[in-house]
Amino acid sequence: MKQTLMEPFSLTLDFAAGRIEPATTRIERRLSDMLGMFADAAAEAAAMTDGDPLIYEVLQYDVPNETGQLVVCTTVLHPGRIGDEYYMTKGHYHEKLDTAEVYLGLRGHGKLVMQADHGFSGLDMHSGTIAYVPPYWAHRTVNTGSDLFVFFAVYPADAGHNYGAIEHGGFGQRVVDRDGRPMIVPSNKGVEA
Ligand code: M6P
Ligand code: ZN
Repeated sequence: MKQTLMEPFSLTLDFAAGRIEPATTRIERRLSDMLGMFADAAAEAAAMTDGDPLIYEVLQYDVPNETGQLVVCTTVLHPGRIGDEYYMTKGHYHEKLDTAEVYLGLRGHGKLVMQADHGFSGLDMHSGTIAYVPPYWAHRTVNTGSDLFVFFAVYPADAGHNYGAIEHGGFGQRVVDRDGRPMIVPSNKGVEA
């Protein structure tokens, strides 16, 4: 097995801004990058004419894509809604399904929704929450607050991101605003009308 011999290193993390310094990759996801993922198509279209909002950013420090290596990254999820559905990440399974991930909440409030063949999970996250995504669980984060929702993540560098299953099949649960409070509802009810 090929393994790059690396030198130890340290990085700086600004908890409030979610900035890793230095970061080698910055991914920006706007609504146009995730059209069709929110339940309310009319609200998506309206938000697009309003200027294609920035939904979230991911900052990460890349390491070789090899078994044994770990990627560290942060996600900065902006506050907002498309219809009654809060801004969220695309969500993914790992290509290597038997790999886990750890999140640490740094700022704001959100939910981590997960799904596996046998069920769903929805965990609250805020500053200080450590959340564990076990192997085989698809994971998506949602900003349920009015501030930035910022969290740190660590995952195996060779885990890979499988977006297709979520893009085509969707997530079984959605996080929506109900009278000012976040609620997890089944995808096929309530928000699709
Ligand atoms: C977390 C990690 C990353 C992921 C990011 C955004 O930081 O799970 O691997 O890229 O969230 O989520 P997504 O890739 O689903 O858009
Ligand atoms: Zn992941």
